[in-house]
Amino acid sequence: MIINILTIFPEMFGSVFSSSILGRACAQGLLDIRLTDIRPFSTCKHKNTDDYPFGGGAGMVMMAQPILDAMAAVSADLPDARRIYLGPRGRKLTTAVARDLSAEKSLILLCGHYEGVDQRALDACVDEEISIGDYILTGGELAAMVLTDCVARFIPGVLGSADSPEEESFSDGLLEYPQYTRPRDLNGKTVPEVLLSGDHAKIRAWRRRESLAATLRFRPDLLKSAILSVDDQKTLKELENKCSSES
Ligand code: 4GY
Repeated sequence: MIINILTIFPEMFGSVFSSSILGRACAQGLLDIRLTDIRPFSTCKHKNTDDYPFGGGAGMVMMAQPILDAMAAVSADLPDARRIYLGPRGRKLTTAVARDLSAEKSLILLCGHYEGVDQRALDACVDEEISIGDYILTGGELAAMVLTDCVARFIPGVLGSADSPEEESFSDGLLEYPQYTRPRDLNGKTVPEVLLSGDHAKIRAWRRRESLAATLRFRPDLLKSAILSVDDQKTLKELENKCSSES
């Protein structure tokens, strides 16, 4: 997948995209992340990319011209790319949105800064706005990194062949069960016995129960849309009863 990111701060992305799993995905050619600096597209004498807001008020607004020209140049290369603006007005980024985006051949991500982008540029050259959460960042760059990371996990091969993105939190709408590694005894705190038993059916059942318990305790709102078997529902009833008899 090709992801082209339009930004006035391309230097922010280096270590995030060259390290760890994203770094490996890029090295293997599974991901092709391209950074497009918006500034050289400015036709102003001093290559300005922002200006004062009409109507007054604090801060600066990113001008339409450099963004429109940068987008036109990048789109000529990637005519079918979905063009996304990262901003708090957008549809919320979720597992389902990331999985959906991962099916695209290419994405173009536009990062705003300061008070935002001239609305006419957004109207003319963006297909959709996506938000990573209800808060305001100083720029869209961190949001673009979050979206890229989240989408990359769904590209086949990125997590390694044995590891599936669908086995982790939220793919069935539940939180993850607790994980343990060596040592078996950490200053008297031991690993749950069942995980050392080698009984894979028992381990699977224990993990499912722990997922349900964690979700009930920390994010009960998720249970409304989770995919639950009849067994799961029985386990939940039991956990709810245990919980109410304890308090
Ligand atoms: N939240 N989700 C977000 C953001 C910064 C508009 C310019 C967010 O995705 N992006 O806060 N982006 C933007 C917000 C003005 C800076």
